[in-house]
Amino acid sequence: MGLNTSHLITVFNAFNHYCTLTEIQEFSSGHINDTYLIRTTGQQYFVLQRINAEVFKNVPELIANKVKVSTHLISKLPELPIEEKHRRVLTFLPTKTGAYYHQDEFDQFWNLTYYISNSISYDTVTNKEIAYEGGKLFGKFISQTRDFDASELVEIIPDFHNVPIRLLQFKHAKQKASAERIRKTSTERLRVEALKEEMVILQHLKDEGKIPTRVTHNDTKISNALFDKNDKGLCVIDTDTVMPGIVHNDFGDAIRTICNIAAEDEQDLSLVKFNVVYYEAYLKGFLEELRDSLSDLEIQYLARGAKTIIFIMGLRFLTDYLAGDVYYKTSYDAHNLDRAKNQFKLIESFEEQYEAILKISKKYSRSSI
Ligand code: GN1
Ligand code: MG
Repeated sequence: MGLNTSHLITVFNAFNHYCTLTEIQEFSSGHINDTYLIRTTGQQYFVLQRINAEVFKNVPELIANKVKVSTHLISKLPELPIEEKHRRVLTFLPTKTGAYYHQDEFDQFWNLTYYISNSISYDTVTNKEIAYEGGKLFGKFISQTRDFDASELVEIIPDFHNVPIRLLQFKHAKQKASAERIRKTSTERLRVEALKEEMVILQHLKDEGKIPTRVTHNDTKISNALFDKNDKGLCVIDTDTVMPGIVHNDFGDAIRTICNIAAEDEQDLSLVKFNVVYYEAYLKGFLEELRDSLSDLEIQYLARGAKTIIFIMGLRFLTDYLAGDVYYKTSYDAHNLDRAKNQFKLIESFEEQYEAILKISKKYSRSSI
């Protein structure tokens, strides 16, 4: 949806904030929702977001998930002044009628949060301190929601990280794909076939109850972590997909974006490399916050979790390319295919460095402490 200022003003004014909008700017990141930065006369900033109801079929429940988790996280910070709480936890504003979302006359759904000023986000990581701080931030997110009953959250996109289901969606997309898109994906389709047996293992462990379900964020790409001006972790954003899941989802998605030294859609695949130093730094920070909450088996499977999430993303981008780009926003014809190639290249680089990754895993396993 393009930027229609007068409509955005009307939507903004449906929320309870007593502020007058002076400026709107669209954020370009994000593959699903439309997000706007709003500036007001009192120099207060807000983030207004249109939720993509094609992707999120049940927006009221999605918002309820997000608000519940934010309320829980805020309860973990009783001593902090309110402004500081709003910098550390995503805070949703109610509308004038008291709901946490606004449904406009076009049946579009919106939510509003405070903008966290003086913060930085990274699309790619260039030093291991950020990787370490990111690990602490996302690790803390899971440890602070440990006492939140995950069954209170609606599984907002069922089977979001379920490999057998993603493989089924891939199969259906292949059956309907154009001959041209089938031809252009031959290498990647072979990669899927070669990897799929290994990539269903975690789902099986989950189904067998060997790996527990927790509250997980499910979209822990590094750009969803905000840092303060000293590069210390500040706040986890974009909680749209917060729902019951396994720890490997969050570990893996962060690793996927932190350890890829190139952007997710970099077309020059020679630039796509898995950075093992960042892997270790992230793992260290993550386990410092979370080690006591995790079982030996969960820790043992973290590296496999990283590989599995990279695979899932490659598979989802490939599926969307075959389906004719119906899910993710794209900027050019082969955008989804380039993203898929990028993720499969990252797996290749992960595999090339698997010995080093195993060594790191051993160093941080419980038995070696
Ligand atoms: C989507 O829209 P965004 O960028 O927050 C996707 C994630 C993917 C990500 C890939 C609901 O997230 O699962 O990891 O793109 N979100 C949904 O960058 O599908
Ligand atoms: Mg997201």
